[in-house]
Amino acid sequence: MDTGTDSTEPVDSAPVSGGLLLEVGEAQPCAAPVPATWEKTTTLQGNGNAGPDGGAVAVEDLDGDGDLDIISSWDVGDWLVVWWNDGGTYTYELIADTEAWQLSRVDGGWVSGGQSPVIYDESLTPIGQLPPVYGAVREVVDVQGVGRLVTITSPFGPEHQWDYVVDGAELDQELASQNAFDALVFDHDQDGDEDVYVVNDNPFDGRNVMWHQQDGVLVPTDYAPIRMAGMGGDVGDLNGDGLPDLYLTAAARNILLLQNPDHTFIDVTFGWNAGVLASGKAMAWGGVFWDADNDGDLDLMVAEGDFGGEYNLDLGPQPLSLQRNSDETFSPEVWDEGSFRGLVPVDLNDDGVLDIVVSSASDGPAIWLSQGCGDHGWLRFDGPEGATIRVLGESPQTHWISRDSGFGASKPARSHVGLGDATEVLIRVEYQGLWAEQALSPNRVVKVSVDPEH
Ligand SMILES: [Ca+2]
Ligand SMILES: [Ca+2]
Ligand SMILES: [Ca+2]
Ligand SMILES: [Ca+2]
Repeated sequence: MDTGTDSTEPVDSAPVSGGLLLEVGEAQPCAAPVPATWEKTTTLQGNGNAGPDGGAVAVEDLDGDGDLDIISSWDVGDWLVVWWNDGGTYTYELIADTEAWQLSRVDGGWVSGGQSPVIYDESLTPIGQLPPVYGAVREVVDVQGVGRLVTITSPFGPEHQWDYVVDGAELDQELASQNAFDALVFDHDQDGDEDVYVVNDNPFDGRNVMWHQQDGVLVPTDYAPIRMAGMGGDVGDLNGDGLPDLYLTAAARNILLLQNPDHTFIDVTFGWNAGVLASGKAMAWGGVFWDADNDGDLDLMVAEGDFGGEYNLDLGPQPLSLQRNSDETFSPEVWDEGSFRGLVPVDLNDDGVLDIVVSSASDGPAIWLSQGCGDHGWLRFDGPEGATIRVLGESPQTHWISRDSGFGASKPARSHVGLGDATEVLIRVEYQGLWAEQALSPNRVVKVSVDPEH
């Protein structure tokens, strides 16, 4: 099979541009063309302090040296820590001794969660604070056209559980919530602006809420009003129709929703075997779409975990599992047992196969690196958040560049696309009304930017 790995092979068409530039890198041949497996190569450790209770985990090149650094916030001890990556060697640094059960990536920097959320710049230097809240900030997201959405849970009952839109330093109470845990930003109705789906952890008094953007304001809708003890979720086009589908993690079972052309959702959890928690009695936190084997079909990764710490609810060991997608059925492949939280799929060893970083309630974050890169092709797109990547043709795919990575996790602004056996694909990239198209052979990094001449 021609895998397109000859670096002298020309890119097959000149780009056609409607305002976006595609900078196409050299082909990167696979050095170990055997089917990928993953090994836990590293468990990041602290400085000898008490054990972590992992909350958030984020992967980002904070210092711009080309190596992806790993950030984690710990509940017990309330620390925000970074492991600086220098060529695969990780050096621990305590950034802030602050409550930081969550960490959110926002435009221009980061916000840590908790009762007194701290705002950090791109390199994690503290630059400000959100007003104190009753309860805890669980998620902060930027919604283009609306502002910064803060989701809050409160121990004082539903009347104190609100989502807010931040205007400067003020918190304007606008959006009622029910123990919000995660917020997914994506264009649900495909009208060109960002909408928000809030995953709530209150199946008795509330439900998840899809907020649609209308004239710069978020308004509640009745789409996907799931009642669940929700922890997180992820967005991906599972069935290749270009419409975003949802995978939601929760207590008892996870939920897979396919979007219909009229933008309603259909619960296909049981048909796809997507809801079964491998532990049988636990709850899942991290849950993300990723194409583990680069065959063009999205797989799932699921991180189950106990609540407060290791086995706090006596649920026993909880699995970390790859859910392989084969003929529209997911089959769990348990990698590890423990008590897990956030998940980030990202290619740390640059072999074209996504790796996994996972935070834990009982240990430091672990890195699972791919061993072998198979014979399936891939493309990686680095570009602005909100950009849409389409593979056109007989096996269409749609991906969106997003930093969100399920519950409590964030990834670099990249999109990884598995291409199966294709030796050339026609790619269309769209961003804020601009676009570019180009036929590409596999195994390349493509940098997407706005053409300043346009
Ligand atoms: Ca929209
Ligand atoms: Ca879909
Ligand atoms: Ca796959
Ligand atoms: Ca890899």
